Amino acid sequence: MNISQEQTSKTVDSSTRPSSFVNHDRLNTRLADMAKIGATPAGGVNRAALTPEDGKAQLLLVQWATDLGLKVTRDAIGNLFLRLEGTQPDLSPVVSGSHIDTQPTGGKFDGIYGVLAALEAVEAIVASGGVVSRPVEVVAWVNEEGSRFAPSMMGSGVHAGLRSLEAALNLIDVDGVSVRDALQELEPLFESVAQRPLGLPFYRYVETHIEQGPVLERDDLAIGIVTGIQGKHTFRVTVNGEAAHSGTAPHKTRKDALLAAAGMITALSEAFVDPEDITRFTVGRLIVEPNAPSVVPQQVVFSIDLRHPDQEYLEQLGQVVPETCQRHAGPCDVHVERLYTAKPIAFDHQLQDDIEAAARALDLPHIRMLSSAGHDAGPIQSKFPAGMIFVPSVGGVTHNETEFTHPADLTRGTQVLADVLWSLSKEGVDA
Ligand code: HGY
Ligand code: MN
Ligand code: MN
Repeated sequence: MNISQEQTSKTVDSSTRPSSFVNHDRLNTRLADMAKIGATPAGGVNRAALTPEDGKAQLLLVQWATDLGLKVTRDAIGNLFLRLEGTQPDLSPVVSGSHIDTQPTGGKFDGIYGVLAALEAVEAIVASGGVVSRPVEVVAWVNEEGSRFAPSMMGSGVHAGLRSLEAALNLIDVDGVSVRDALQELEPLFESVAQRPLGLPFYRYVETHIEQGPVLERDDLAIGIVTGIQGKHTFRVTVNGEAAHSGTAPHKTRKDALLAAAGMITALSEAFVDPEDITRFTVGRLIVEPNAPSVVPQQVVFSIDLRHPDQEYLEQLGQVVPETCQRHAGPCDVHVERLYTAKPIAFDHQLQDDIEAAARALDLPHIRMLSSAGHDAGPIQSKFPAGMIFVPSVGGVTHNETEFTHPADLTRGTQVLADVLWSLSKEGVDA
């Protein structure tokens, strides 16, 4: 679905609603500016959590926020908050945002669109002359993707109290660098940014994100009102064998970690075959040591990402992993660590209605739908009422350098967000 920019403005009535003040060019130019930070030759973005590129992108965001007069604060795990002060500053804020970090072959929109849509929505509220009662905050969550520091949803998980600060700071990447070290490295960039306590309360949280699936485009819809997120387990499997000479070591005495790992992965993929294609099993990372052509592999470490919308069934699937790995270990040892379990979540029903009302008022075709991808709104929903707005992904392509969403679709999602944040900012306030 890609209507031109003027059509976008036509679907918006002439009221002073913030949606009328969302600036299509400013939003899409900022997205293009951000995509230059960590740009890959194939047209994607590689901006891993807490790398210099991540720091640079956060600083650019701080610059835009400061220019708008927003108050910038940062918590101990590196989450960044940009605050539009309200006339009743003691009320808990309406918050909107997403993540800045990407997958190694990430696209230009996953995460960063939600951060910049929130900034644009705040800018539109200001431009509309709206004075918010409740404060409205934009948030950039740190390490949502979990590709450098596993598991994912780190910053939002700490905010929601699902993960301790200490445990998060101790996470290490494949080079042994900890989150603590990486934050330390970036510290000088944020010297002028005030610290804020962890886990401050939100009145409501709304995240705008590309759908990362084919539904909205296939059905020619502009807006997805997200009803919830499917559940997910992540595991780390370590297989220990014995290094040996590939020429002299007889097969019958080998302890080949890679052969054992391959047997485990094959058996798991067969165990998780689902004719309805709802169960999602992925091995995305596999590290072989010493990774030398003439050495029988001594150790293999591989990841498992396992998802399903039904909590009970997901739990059953989770049990299959350790027993299957043990069964196929052969002469090797195997250690299965469950890193993270996110139960399937349902988003706040009133917020779903609020988002639907805003989409309807803007005359935007919409649908309620489940998210197959994880988002920071998931952990946040465990603590505060949360909701999500989806916009179409071309071909459903994502976690891929060719990820694309039409600019007009990005703008429409931002218009819906602007009106939702504006109406939430007036709820539960002293008249
Ligand atoms: O894993 C996810 O679903 C998210 O894209 N990090
Ligand atoms: Mn994302
Ligand atoms: Mn992602």
